[in-house]
Amino acid sequence: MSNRTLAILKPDCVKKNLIGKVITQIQDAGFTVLGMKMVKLTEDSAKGFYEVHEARPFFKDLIVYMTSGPCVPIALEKENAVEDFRKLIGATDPAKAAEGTIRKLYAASIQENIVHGSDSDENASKEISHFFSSKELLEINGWK
Ligand code: IDP
Ligand code: MG
Repeated sequence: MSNRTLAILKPDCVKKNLIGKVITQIQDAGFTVLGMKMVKLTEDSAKGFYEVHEARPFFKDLIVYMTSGPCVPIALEKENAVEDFRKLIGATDPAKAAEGTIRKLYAASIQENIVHGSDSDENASKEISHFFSSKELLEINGWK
């Protein structure tokens, strides 16, 4: 799975009508879309996805935000996907994100920061499985 990562276009991205612009930037950076869907996370699904942050003070607000409207999980492929995607989106806090990054361009705050990106190959694999079964990805891409 080392060439894959999971992006989520978060509810603020969808609400601001930025789906197209953000996907264009992702594709222009050399990422291939392996799977994509629009979903509204349930509270349980959001809590499961962000389990590692359960003890953090921002956890409750994060779940409210992530369940506030539809979002778009995208399974992506590229050499060095995890690291390159984190570079493309920029720091968690848009005020600290590098010029030209997706969060610097579009994010309103450290919470409403437009896009998720996996932080390791292990988590990329887990997070892709949160939204896409391996059978589904094989079928979509005609690999089976
Ligand atoms: P990341 O998305 O850059 O990997 P994480 O530390 O994994 O950042 O945090 C997950 C998400 O939780 C962030 O993308 C953001 O939406 C939210 N978040 C992180 N830190 C804060 C904070 O200090 N206040 C409010 N929300 C936060
Ligand atoms: Mg993270």
